[in-house]
Amino acid sequence: MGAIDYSIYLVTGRELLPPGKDYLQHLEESLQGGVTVVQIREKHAETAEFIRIAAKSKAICDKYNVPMLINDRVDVAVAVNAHGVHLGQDDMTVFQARSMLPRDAIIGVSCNNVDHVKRAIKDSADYVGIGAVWATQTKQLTNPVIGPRGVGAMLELLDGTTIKAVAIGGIKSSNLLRTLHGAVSPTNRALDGVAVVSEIAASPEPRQAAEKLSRLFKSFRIRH
Ligand code: TZP
Ligand code: MG
Repeated sequence: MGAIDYSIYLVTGRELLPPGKDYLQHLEESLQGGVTVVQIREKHAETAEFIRIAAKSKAICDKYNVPMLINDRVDVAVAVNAHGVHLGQDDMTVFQARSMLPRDAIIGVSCNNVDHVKRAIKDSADYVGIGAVWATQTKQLTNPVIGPRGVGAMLELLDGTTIKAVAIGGIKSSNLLRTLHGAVSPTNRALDGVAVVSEIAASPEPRQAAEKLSRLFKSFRIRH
């Protein structure tokens, strides 16, 4: 797999699925709509269950040639041969995760402030997930929301590095362009993608939801 397209980054949220919707079918439809990278996030599943879900998800992502990352759990990523992991500030370090993963594994880190971004740069993370940019119902936030301008200030730190950046938290098609334009850094660096949970996971029509985000992101790229 070559360079990753981070533009439409889906973080899964099985507990948000509309009633009667099958998780794997829903995931497949979101890929058909243009999701470019998937992170499997399971905050409550036990290890064996997490591995089963991740393995089934991987088969679907592979079919669409979309990279799949695992939230928090490097052991699960190894078990299913995922493309990489996404680490929170309370998880193991990038260095520790690298030592357990294949050489070309993708490692991303959640960043809520400038110090987190500086650390991710020092640690040679592959990408940073900056958030929460807006308020969200999906996760109990322990820090204030950053807002697009705050995100832009963090993006500036990435100038001169190869580290990619996505924003997360309360991103919807309705605020996507505002988020993207507002987060352009004073040095003109823009987000490489947007990460969403509920906008796709809670949608009865995930394909259309992903298509909408994808269309909007492309229109931003053309103008930026
Ligand atoms: N990290 C920061 S905000 C968030 C995570 C996992 C949840 C984002 O969910 P949504 O539904 O896209 O607001
Ligand atoms: Mg975590």
